[in-house]
Formats: sequence, C-alpha cells, structure tokens
Amino acid sequence: MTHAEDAPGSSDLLVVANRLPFDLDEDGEWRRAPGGLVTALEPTLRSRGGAWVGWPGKPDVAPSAFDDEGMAIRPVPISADEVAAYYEGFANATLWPLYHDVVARPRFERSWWEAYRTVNERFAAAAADAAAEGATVWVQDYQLQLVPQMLRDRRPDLRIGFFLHIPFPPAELFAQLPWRRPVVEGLLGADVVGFQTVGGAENFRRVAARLTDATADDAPITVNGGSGHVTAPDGRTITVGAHPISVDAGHLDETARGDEVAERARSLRHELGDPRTVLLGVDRLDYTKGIDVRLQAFAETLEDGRLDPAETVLIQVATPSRERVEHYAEMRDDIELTVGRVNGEYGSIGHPVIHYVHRSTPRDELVAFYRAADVMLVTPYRDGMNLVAKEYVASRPDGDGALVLSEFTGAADDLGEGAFLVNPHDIDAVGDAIVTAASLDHEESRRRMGLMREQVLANDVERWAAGFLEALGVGS
Ligand code: GDG
Repeated sequence: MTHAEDAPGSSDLLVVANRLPFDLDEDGEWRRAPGGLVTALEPTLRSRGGAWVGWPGKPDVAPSAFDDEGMAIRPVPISADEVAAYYEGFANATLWPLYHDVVARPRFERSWWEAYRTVNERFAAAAADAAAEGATVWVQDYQLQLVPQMLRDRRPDLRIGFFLHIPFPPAELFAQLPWRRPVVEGLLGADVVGFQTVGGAENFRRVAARLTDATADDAPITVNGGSGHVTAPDGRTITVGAHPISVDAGHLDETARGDEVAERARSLRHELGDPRTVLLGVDRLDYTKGIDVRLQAFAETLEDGRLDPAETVLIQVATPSRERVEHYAEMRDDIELTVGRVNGEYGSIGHPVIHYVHRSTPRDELVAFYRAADVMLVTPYRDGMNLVAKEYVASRPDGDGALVLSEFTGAADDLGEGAFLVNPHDIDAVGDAIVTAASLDHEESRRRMGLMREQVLANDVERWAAGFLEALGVGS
C-alpha cells in the first residue's frame, strides 16, 4: 500500500459510500471488509484506477489515504458525536424506519439533520477532491442523499449517479419528513438515480414532482430497462430507473459445490439430530426483518401439530447490528424471550427446536447453513432487496430447497415465480407457507428452485453494477 495524498483529483471513477471496503480495527490496522458491493465494484475500480471514498468505521480518527492495488482509498473522518447524530440518529433512527413503511416510529430531531448535512458536505468535499476532470462518481445509499447536489455545486463537470439500497417510500409516508424537500433536491443533483424496484423508482419520481419545482414524465419504468425522467428547474434531466441488486452468484455456487461445504452441511444436520426438516433464517438483527413473525408462526405450527418438534429444527442466525439505536435493544430482548419460550415448550434436553445464533458467522459456514436448510425463511415487513434470499438460491447447486419469501421485499419481484410469497403481517399465512414448503415433494421443489436459480445466476451483482454504470454512461 502506498500513500496517495500527493495525487488528488486523479480518479476517473469514484464510489462514495458510508463505509470503506476496509475497517480500521482496535489496533489501528486496516482489515478488508468484503461485501457484495465491494466484490461487484472492485475489479472495475482497479482497472480504471478508481477511488473509494468512505468512513473507516471508527470515530475520531483521520487516517491517511492509501492505494490498494490500483484503487485509491480515501477515508472520511467522522467524530463520535457525529456518529451518534448523523449515523445512529438521522440515518438509522429517522430515515431507516421512515423508508421501511414506518415499521418503527421515526424520530425527527433537528440536531440530527444538521449533523447529516455537515457529514454529507464532508463526503462531497472528499469526492470533489479526489475526482479527475469529467470523472464519474457513484454515490451509495440513504446515508448520503445530499451528496449528489453538494458535489454538483462544487464540481459541475462530474457525471453523478446515486443508488438507494433500501426502499423509497410512497409519497404519503415520505411527506412526514420535515426535511423532505432538501433531501429530494439533494438526490436530484445526480444524473441517474437508481432504485431496487420499479415501485421505489415510481415513488421517487412522484415525490420529486410533488415536493420540488421539478417536473416528471410518466414513461413506463421497467427493470434494467425503461427509465423515468425528472426535469430539474435548471433544465437538467435526471434519469430514474430500477436496478435490482444481486449477489456474487457464481462464487456462491462454486463454494456450495465444494466438498468442504457439503461435508459441513452433512455434519451440521447430524449435530442437529438428523431432523427431517431444517428451517433457516439469516438476518441482521433488525426490526424490519420480521424475525418475530417467523418465530411466532413456527411456534404455532408446532402447537397445532402440523410440524413435529421431534422432526423439525429452526436455525436463526441473527447478526448483531446497530446495538446503540433504541429500537434494536428492545427488539433483541423480545426475540430472545420468544426463543426461550418456544424452546422451553417444545424442545427437550439436548434438542432445542430453535438454534439461535447471535454473532457473526463466517461466510463459508453460512453457505453450509444454506446447503443444509430444506426451507429458507425470509419474512421482512419491508426490505429493499434482501440478499439472503438470493444467496440461498445461489448456494443450492443440488437444485433443491424451498424459499418462503415476504412479498414486501425487492427480492419478491425477482424470485416470485419459485418462492412461496407471503404477507408477513398475516401470521396464519406465514404458518401455512412454512408447512407447505416443509412438506414439498422433491419434483416441485426442484421445479421452483430451478426457476429461481435461473434468475439469480443470470443476474448477478456484477451484472447489476455494469447495468447501473451503463445507465450512467460508463462502458464496461
Ligand atoms: C441492505 C438492504 C439490500 C448476515 N449475517 C451474516 C452475514 N450476513 C450477510 C448476508 C447478506 C448481508 O449480510 C445482508 O444483506 P441483506 O440484503 O439481507 O440486508 P441488509 O443488511 O439490510 O442490506 C437490503 C442490501 O442492502 C443490498 O442492497 O438487499 O434490502 O436493507 O449478504 O449474507 N454474513 C456473514 N456472517 C453473518 O453472520 N458472513
């Protein structure tokens, strides 16, 4: 790694995201933080001498920029107070619940908004500093919605894209936000604004026309295809499109085919007592994910005897997340109470019916879980996409397995043909879907999984990134 501070303004392609693809650990060492976005964008960024602008994940530090095999890493410092107000506050206690259908009550705090503006301005300044003349900048997600316009004010020569990873809510909900207009105006600083679903893109187009001085067309918006257009008061045209994100499907498929994963999946089932049916949930411990409804529905199927507790096991991986945000601590207590209650009632010594894992699981172990599970349960009340659903499908080279999927996920638009779609607010329907999926015959399971695998393997995360960049005018 070499220092790159002496070469500002030289990157032709930049990604601006809340987090860098590296974390700064306790000892001040950089540790790679691999994620779908990094996997999808790294090769392109490297081959183009691109840059990644983001926060190193630790407050009150200002590490130097460095170069990682052709990709410039540009850390943006954030203070502890700003983490509390910008990140835990405005991003995760205002925008997150508001954009997820107010599943929890959003908090509107003026001081959080001020911090959000200040931090967004800092990201815009860092990007403006790193970008070469006429460069392309791709801004990611709800933490940075003001960056497009702030960046355009500083650098009108740039081509700017924005992608929202979470849902964009209907106008009726978005309108609650006291700062609704500056947020939309911030986004309209981009040339291309992308969403996970057609619905999200349509919501944004409507909101832009209703809440700002922009006008919008009514062209049909289609997945990876037809776009809508918003015309800003300054005459610029903003393209609004649907670009559903995906997973590194080929890599997951390959990992899942490996002997080690297959062996681990077998030994896992054995450790579980070789039950007839293994059900699986994998989520960040977040109130939007509907972990509670899934546990409740599972308990009811045991209660009414439709599933046999001696033959059925549910593994719930609930990865720690945002533990300093109020709603999260409460929800964790509720879920753990339910797990204890259900195990107390239906488990036996050495054989709990729910295996609950509250820590981060290594990637390969997760793939072994996917391979071992007969039924995957994905039941969010609202979710931008839900990568877990697609990871499960990509990790089933045997062509078997069943997916119970909430209709309120972006993934439902892509996997609806093969999954068992459910309304997570309808607990009976979730229970019915669990029972149906658990008793599926082999042929039907293969037919459904085949449909989903075709979709996911053909539309991987690399294709997603290429599609968005193409809309932005960057050829591959
Ligand atoms: C946001 C949007 C959208 C989870 N636990 C472990 C682990 N994970 C990995 C999963 C998956 C990722 O984290 C979670 O992605 P999701 O898409 O399910 O959900 P969010 O974190 O809410 O993501 C969402 C996404 O952005 C992308 O645009 O789909 O709608 O909310 O990859 O596998 N990974 C490992 N150990 C764990 O314990 N290794």
